[in-house]
Amino acid sequence: MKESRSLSPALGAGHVSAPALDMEIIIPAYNEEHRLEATLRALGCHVQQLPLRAALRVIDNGSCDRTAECADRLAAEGLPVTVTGCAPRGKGAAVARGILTSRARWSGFCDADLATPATAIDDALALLDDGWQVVVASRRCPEARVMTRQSVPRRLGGHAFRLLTRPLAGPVTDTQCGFKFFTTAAAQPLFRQMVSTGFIFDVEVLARARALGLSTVEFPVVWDDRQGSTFRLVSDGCRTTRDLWQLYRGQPHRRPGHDSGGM
Ligand SMILES: Nc1nc2c(ncn2[C@@H]2O[C@H](COP(=O)(O)OP(=O)(O)O)[C@@H](O)[C@H]2O)c(=O)[nH]1
Ligand SMILES: [Mg+2]
Repeated sequence: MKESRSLSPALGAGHVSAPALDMEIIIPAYNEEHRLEATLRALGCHVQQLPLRAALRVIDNGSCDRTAECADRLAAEGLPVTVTGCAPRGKGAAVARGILTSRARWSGFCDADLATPATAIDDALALLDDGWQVVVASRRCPEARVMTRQSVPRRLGGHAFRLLTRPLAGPVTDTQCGFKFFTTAAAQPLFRQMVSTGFIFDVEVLARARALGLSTVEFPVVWDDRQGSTFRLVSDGCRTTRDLWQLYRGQPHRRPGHDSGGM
């Protein structure tokens, strides 16, 4: 999906009840005052050049820093960004809140550190416009490139994580890249069923998408590890392991004959 392509002319028109937006980009953010501004500028400027109505929405879990002020300041400058609060803690809870309250035709999330570049939106958009319901950025599928790698402990943890989650996530090569988009109408019933609120939520999303028979596709990204990760290897690692165990115990059942069409 590297070539640039024009979107279908009916974009944003012709729906039974027209969505308020074509695309909404949810940015889960917790204490992101240092990383958020550059991300919102890059994403905001990028979507303003696209031939559709797109907006950014920061979902903030009561950050103790100036995360919300940062987004408000950029909105005052004219960037298409709003902030929504979210009482339940965790990245998964924040993304679920964003998707469940979205009124856009397509919605998805992008991490506040912009480890995946804004241009990946074009690839995601082309796939959504082709009719895919779940569009997953991957650092591991052919043609993907990792410019700066994560630390060795993080990579080792990631390797174990992939082995442990494969039975749930199915053929997806990279569950944890913070960049996934959905046809909102297909994603909202899925997110209503979500249980995980932490970093494991990506795996649950993919498992539920398989169970619901949603068409899922991966696309390669150029990815750059960023300083300032909010993931703490020991505490979040332990929590993620516990959440994974719970996910296995309540594993969503796959509907026979409904595996993802793309993989
Ligand atoms: N709203 C919200 N966002 C979170 C929370 N924890 C992490 N995030 C966001 O999740 C995204 C990914 O986090 P990051 O620190 O980059 O994790 P890493 O890429 O896995 O090292 C960032 O946008 C974080 O701000 C949380 O508790 N609430
Ligand atoms: Mg990150």
